[in-house]
Amino acid sequence: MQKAIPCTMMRGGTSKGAYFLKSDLPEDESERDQVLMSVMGSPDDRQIDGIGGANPITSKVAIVSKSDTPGVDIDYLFAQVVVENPSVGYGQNCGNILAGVGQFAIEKGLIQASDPTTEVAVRMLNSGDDVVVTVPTPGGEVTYEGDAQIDGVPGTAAPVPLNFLDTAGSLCGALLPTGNIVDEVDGIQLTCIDNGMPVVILRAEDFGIDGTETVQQLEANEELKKRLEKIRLQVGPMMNLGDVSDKTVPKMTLLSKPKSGGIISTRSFIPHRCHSTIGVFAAVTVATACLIPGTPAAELAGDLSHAGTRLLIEHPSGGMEVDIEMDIEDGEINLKRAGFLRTARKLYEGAVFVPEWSGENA
Ligand code: NQM
Repeated sequence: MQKAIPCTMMRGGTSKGAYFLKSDLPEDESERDQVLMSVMGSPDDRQIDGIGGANPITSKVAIVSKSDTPGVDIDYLFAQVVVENPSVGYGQNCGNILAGVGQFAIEKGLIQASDPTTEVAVRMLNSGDDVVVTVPTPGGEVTYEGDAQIDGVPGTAAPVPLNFLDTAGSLCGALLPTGNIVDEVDGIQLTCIDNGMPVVILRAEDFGIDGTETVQQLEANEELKKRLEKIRLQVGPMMNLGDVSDKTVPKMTLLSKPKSGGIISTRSFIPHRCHSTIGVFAAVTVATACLIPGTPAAELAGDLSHAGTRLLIEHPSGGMEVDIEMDIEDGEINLKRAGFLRTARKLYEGAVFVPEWSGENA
């Protein structure tokens, strides 16, 4: 028998995903994972039997509930439904899908909107970090229309600024989890860093590429993908992430000098497919690396002392602006705040059909 569960499909930033109320999904984790795989149509590289888009950035889920934590409005658990394998990952945040969580929570009645904007305090359960999402709500109503443009999405939509105070070491326990600014693995110098997303910073030229290649060219480069995966499996335990063979982190990010007005150019493997843009927290983490002297990122970015706080991270579809404030005093890195602008749009709302389950919330 099939069961219909309420589902809202939204584009959040440059990703797309299914948004659920926690109470509409099984309580039991393995039952929930089965349901989410059925929703997306995984495992299958075409996701033909589900609503997933056959790419990691369109095979995402937000599980939303009212928070019991004082000062927090909404709890948001992000699930990455792996396309090809029967696996659902909770070991990372997703800043793009986060961009739709505020609207979803207001429309589902979890919080009251104010006029003209509503600040929603969201706890990202994957890492325990808090973010303030500002939702445009003129007259107390959610709007998706507006004139904000983000690269990687056609047209414009209502601006959704996201601001956070402290995401350093979100999943690795420390901003520089190996304790080093530079490590060497397989003869390649790299930086392991986590400011909201575990990222391995690499120089594109060390892999014999110049960093201007298209996503398709990079995905066709089997030799490159093999080398990146070999390094990733070695750095996982160094970054306190343990065995990462079945995990979606760390993200392997190849950097080169900026080409179009940004501070750095990126090609990000997440971790096996190349992102058509770059993850939001990955961009914040790359920007952070650019500000730490001695990293390959800082060396490629050059002197940023007059760049201000709004830094443009270039990616294959344009750029993402990160607003970041940090200083280094006596070798101590002090991250003050970070933020970025996203947009989101509700695509459909209705029910998705999944196999019945027997446990809680059935
Ligand atoms: O880094 C893709 C995305 C992401 C994650 C990924 C993200 C982030 O573009 O915060 O947004 O790196 O898996 O949605």
